Amino acid sequence: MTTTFGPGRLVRCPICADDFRWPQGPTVAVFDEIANDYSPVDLTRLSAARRTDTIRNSYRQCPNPSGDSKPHFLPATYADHGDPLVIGMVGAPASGKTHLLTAMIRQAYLGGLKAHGVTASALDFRRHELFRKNFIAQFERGAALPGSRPGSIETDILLLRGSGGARPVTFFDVSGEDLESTEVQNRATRFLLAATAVIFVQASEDPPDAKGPHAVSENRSFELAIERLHGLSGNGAGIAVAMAVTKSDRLRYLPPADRWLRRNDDSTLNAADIRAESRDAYAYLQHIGAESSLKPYEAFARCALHFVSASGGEALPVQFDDHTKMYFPHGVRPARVLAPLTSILAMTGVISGPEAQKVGLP
Ligand SMILES: Nc1nc2c(ncn2[C@@H]2O[C@H](COP(=O)(O)OP(=O)(O)OP(=O)(O)O)[C@@H](O)[C@H]2O)c(=O)[nH]1
Ligand SMILES: [Mg+2]
Ligand SMILES: [Zn+2]
Repeated sequence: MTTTFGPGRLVRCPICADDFRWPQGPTVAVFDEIANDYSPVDLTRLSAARRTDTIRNSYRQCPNPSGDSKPHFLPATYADHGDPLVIGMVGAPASGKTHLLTAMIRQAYLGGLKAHGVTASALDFRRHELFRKNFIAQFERGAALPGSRPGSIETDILLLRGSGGARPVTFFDVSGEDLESTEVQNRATRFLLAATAVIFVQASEDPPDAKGPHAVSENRSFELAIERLHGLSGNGAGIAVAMAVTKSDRLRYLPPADRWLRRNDDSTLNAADIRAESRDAYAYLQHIGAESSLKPYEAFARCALHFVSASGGEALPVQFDDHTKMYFPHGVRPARVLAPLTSILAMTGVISGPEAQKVGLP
């Protein structure tokens, strides 16, 4: 853990997407629950033990050189590890992004990546506590999560430790409506400027309005994200991509999806299996006329496709005195939700080794 105060390394802020040298002055910020605000702490005044403990639980304000964002804070240890990963969820409204991200983060916390030698912990405790309260807790109670509000930006910052080292991983979830907006200044989609990986989400039986056998299907959220990611880094080079065919519980008894869904989380990484599942999911999307949703596969050098189900079944309305709420009647039973994340971790070197190096290659 860094306790020196020399010049910091170059970092791209996952929140505002500005680049800056990591501030390493002796003053960090600690969140004060009572004041509901960050307050400064001078590390030089603390004993070595308290200093280490304080750093672990403190923040540094992003200098936001472009001066265009509200004040925001990152974990003080954000720059102490390997290269940060920023993983964004991209998909049409109601495609299932929020449920998938919630199920995925929950499962990663429960130790679901251990088989691949990866452990997950919160790097930003405050942010994770909010995510847990607002999403994971509801999901565990069997409640369907509400659609994301336009303009909302949900994030969680984890520390994933794998054979390839420890990396801060920031997850992003915004509304599908914002992802379909062409407005360049749209703040909600700014995370794409910092993204190092994307999980493209396509619901299992959502063939985008294919009218007739040769109609061109459309997936605006995918197209706009691909265009932006390509514009940023020479044709999307270096961006790790996974595609999740979500709500696959609807395909439970249908080959080929059922074969993959019946597998639990994989205990070993097998690039040939991932290639076989990718091929099946590709064929399925083609079959339902969702050609446009296959664009990420063509657009990025490394891409893996997976069948997943966040909830394991359909949400149904429950009537209360004065309102109706959607619940999963049998509770939630996520299936294969870690597969897209595992593929991304292999592509980005968090999971290392010869198998990992082959994941997502054609
Ligand atoms: N059957 C089934 N339904 C799901 C699953 N995941 C999500 N849903 C349903 O799909 C709907 C949309 O899910 P969300 O996760 O809110 O979708 P989103 O992509 O985040 O939507 P926006 O935030 O509006 O862009 C919800 O009503 C869920 O009940 C799943 O794995 N299986
Ligand atoms: Mg959402
Ligand atoms: Zn920032």
